[in-house]
Amino acid sequence: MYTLFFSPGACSLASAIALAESGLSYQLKRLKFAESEQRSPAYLKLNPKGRVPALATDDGVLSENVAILAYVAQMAPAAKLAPLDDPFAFGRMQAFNAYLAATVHVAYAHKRRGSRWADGEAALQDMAAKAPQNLRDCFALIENEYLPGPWVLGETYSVADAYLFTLTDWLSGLGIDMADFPRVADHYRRMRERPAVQRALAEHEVG
Ligand SMILES: N[C@@H](CCC(=O)N[C@@H](CS)C(=O)NCC(=O)O)C(=O)O
Repeated sequence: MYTLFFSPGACSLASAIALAESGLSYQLKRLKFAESEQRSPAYLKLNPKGRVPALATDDGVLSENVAILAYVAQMAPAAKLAPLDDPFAFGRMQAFNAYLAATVHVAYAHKRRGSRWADGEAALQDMAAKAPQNLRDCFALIENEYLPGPWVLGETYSVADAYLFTLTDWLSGLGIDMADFPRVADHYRRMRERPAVQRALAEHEVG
């Protein structure tokens, strides 16, 4: 039994979708950000980063979507959530996921979490103002170079699709219309049709 620590609206949705697709048995534990539960001593013992997602396994706790997604895919080979027998394709999937984590997510965080990088009001405002353009540039790159369709890896569905869906879902929060990126919008629509995505959304967005 796996336990995924999550917060509604957070990037932990990507890991929740992967678990829902995997057929593995899992439970979800919500952290209330409004009550700073991600910084409670009990949670920091599990995940000293004080962030979600974190996945408790029999072998210990894993943090970072990139790691959790690859782990879930490897623990559930029958679900075919990654090209496990093709090292190069697996590397491409990881390159895409790393771009989402290290560049796209971080670009988004400059809007809402600027205090991670600066204290001054002018700097915070500057970062927030630039965030939508940075995110647009990221999604233009994905649209034009990294989404052959129907899935991120082409014909093969993978956990990279769960991760892309999760960050696409944030675009409207920055006033960006996903229709500006037709391939991305089409991908988002197809993801929403998947039963596992519907299950993950219902479980992850509660409360
Ligand atoms: N690189 C991490 C990022 C995790 C992260 O920043 N999670 C956010 C939610 S999207 C969080 O837990 N924020 C809580 C906080 O900053 O206090 C990953 O991809 O898993």
